Amino acid sequence: MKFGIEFVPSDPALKIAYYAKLAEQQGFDYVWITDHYNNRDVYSTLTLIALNTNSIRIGSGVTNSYTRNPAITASSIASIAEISGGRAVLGIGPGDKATFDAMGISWVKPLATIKEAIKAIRGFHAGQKVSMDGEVVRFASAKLAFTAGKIPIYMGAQGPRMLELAGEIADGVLINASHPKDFELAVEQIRKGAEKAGRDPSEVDVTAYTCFSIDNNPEKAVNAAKVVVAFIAAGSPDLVLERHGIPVEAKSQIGDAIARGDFGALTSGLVTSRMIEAFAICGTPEDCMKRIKDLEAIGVTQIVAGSPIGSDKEKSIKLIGKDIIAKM
Ligand code: F42
Repeated sequence: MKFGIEFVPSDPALKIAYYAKLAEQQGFDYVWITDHYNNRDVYSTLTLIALNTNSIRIGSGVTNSYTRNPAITASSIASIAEISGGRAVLGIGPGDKATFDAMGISWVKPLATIKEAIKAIRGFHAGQKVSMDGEVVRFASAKLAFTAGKIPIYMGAQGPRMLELAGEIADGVLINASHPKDFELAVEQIRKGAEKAGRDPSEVDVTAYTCFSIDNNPEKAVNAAKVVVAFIAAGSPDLVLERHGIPVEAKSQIGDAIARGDFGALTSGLVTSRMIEAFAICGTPEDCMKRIKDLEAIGVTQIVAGSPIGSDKEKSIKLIGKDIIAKM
């Protein structure tokens, strides 16, 4: 099992670089930085991390092919690879619809867009002159003016078709989920895609990009996870809620509380223990370890400790290092 950690650059890049260094010292293999227009820029943050770490692999987790042209993405991540001495990984997905709505970008053909973008980026990294007339992505004749080399590409995916596509074309897949039930289905789809493409499914790094909250005091861990779990529940398809036995009506109640900014309602009852169980790896180191072992048995090969990580990030990063990574 490999371990990654996710940071959202709603915090200043210097603070994130500090946490990334701490994670490296604790034995984490990957650090992933999210990409949304309203936060600090992902590549500036990755640059600072690269300059402050030595061995941890660093990636966008995830960028998208709507707000950034694939040629720009190819150049940006290749620059990070150069700055970091070959530690860069590109995480890319079709992006977050809510932020695109705010930006006035229409979310057309996400599956085709991501497939074509990855093909183009691989071409740029291989030093090719890229000419493409895809359904969405088009290049007349474009080429990077510097050598990039091979950079692993991970896809952000949850839906069955996206997971299958990841199995066909990606080096890894970042799956926003935490529960074995979701991964049983996901691993099956990835395997289907890999087999369709004539690949060995074990070539694909199956990554659980989780909501993670660890503390020696289980109550503290749960309290820290509640707001993140509320956002996940509010954004989950009905099918996913039903899979976990969560009433579909809860989604609108939680959505209304989020819209009102009533975080007290979320923490004092709207977010149930069933939701925490479904949407987070949460609890003491022993609780978290048990869930990680369950995911490993299904075929998960990387655990990403995502927000909130714990009520005290620094303490939680150290706890994961000492009581989980060191004991795997
Ligand atoms: N998005 C961000 O913008 N920023 C982030 O930092 C970020 C991090 C992140 C981390 C992990 C992760 O798993 C996802 C993350 N995302 C982030 C979201 C990511 O960018 C993707 O939006 C998300 O992973 C995709 O969700 P999804 O797999 O459910 O895919 C969507 C597009 C979907 O609906 N998929 C369906 C499916 O079955 O997989 C199929 C859709 C389909 O087939 N569409 C057709 C097509 O051609 O695209 C066309 C349909 C039509 O009518 O146009």
